[in-house]
Amino acid sequence: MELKVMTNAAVAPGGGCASSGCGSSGDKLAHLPAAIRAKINNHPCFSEDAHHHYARMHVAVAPACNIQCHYCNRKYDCSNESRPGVVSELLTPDQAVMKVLAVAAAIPQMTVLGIAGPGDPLANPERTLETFRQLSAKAPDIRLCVSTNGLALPDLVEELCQHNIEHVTITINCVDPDVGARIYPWIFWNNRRVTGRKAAEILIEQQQKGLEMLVARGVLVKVNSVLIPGVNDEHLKEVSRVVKAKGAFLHNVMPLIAEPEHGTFYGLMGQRGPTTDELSTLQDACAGDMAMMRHCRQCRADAVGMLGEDRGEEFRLEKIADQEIDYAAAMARRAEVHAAIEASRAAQIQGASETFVSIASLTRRRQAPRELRPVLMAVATTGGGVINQHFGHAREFLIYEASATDVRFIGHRKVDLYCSGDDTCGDAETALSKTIRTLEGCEVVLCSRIGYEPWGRLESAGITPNGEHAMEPIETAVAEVYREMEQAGLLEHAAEAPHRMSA
Ligand code: CLF
Ligand code: SF4
Repeated sequence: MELKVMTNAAVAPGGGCASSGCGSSGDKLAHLPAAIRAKINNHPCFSEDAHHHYARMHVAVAPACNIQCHYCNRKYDCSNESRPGVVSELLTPDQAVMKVLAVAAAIPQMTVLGIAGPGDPLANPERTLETFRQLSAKAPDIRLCVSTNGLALPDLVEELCQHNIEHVTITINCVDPDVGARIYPWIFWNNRRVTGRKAAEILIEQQQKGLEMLVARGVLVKVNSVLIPGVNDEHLKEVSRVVKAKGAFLHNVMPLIAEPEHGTFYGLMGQRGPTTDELSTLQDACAGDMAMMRHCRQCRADAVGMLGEDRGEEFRLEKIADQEIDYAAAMARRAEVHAAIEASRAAQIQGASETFVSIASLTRRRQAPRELRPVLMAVATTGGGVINQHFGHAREFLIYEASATDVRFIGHRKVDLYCSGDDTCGDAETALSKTIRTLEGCEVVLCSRIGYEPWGRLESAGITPNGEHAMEPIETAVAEVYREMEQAGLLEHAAEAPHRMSA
């Protein structure tokens, strides 16, 4: 058996989504033409590896929606793309363009501009298309991306293509109107409100038609689905199968967010969201059918920055209103930064190849081949694909599964900030306890540094802290730790409780 460090090692010479990219193995992407690889290489949502290196931003130019989802209250962000929270600023297209240029100049890693709400972008076609029209002329180095419920999509596919939109996300929660009737109380169609099963039937038909039209024009389509336990959980496998057959590039199954305080139908009626296990089990079940996205952060409709971070406050209109942006100069600087990122990614590929780990040789040394159990490891990182974050500063941990055959990105888990280094530290005890609970099932935490107290608490909980691999590429380090565990004889039996090892 060979343990493959897959993520970077599987990138084609011309660039492209890495192995665990898009939540799938690199082998599943190897068949992609170079042109598609080039499209996803620096798109943080369409490529899992890219999300370590590149940022996205959203501009909230689309207030209205043409349907009602039971998980949405538009006083809050669109729940199918966003965490609940009021959009801070609704922008006009001109304001949106000004903001995008300011962000692009300040955050050169920002490669993608998405319009994702707070309503449905294609229910606001003038505002959405005007924003795209201006940006495709003024900032040709920014990829344009849109997310929609799909109802108006077939009528707008041509125009989207004219504005150089290469990536579209359609939220498809069902392909069966009976399931749909439990998710969508109404749609607005041909100037009237349609309810019940008929509404779901029309919506599904438009979504499928829009998907087919986009695929026929070479646009990369990602399908988002909200996992609603007891409503569409089992059904999403069928959704995955159908959209794959029609040419969708990627499927992103996201957990329902439903809290009473959001004022949504589901929130008020007590509909629960899925557990972490339910989500990953379903993602695994769908993965048999198509590439899955597992790194979605359910961004706000006005999010700015790397996935998982939000720098929107830095770019509020009043803060950027007086800025004069020389975009030609910014574009040159951006190109330099992108080249440096690609050089760093290439170096990581090289490093991963050189540290390719052979479990087979280890097992041979011990003679009889053995079954090795998989291990979950949590990683603290601020990006760049390396382990570079202090344990106490992590707001989320990336979760990887190492096994005898590969290293696989599983998803992320959010935590309360354990240490902010200021007077909030009085709550550290509680926050640390919550963090440890959040990391349940993980046996190792990889971080750049960790304090004495959390180290002890983690060890007591059966989770081994490890700061030995600071600044190393994540997958390489995970593989190395797994190899160390194997050598220490920790992997031969099913884990009754997480094993400890020296770090
Ligand atoms: Fe935005 Fe969506 Fe484009 Fe990405 S987000 S419009 S495809 S640029 Fe990405 Fe955010 Fe998940 Fe969306 S992490 S919510 S999938
Ligand atoms: Fe809300 Fe988005 Fe559904 Fe419209 S499509 S109701 S904005 S979640």
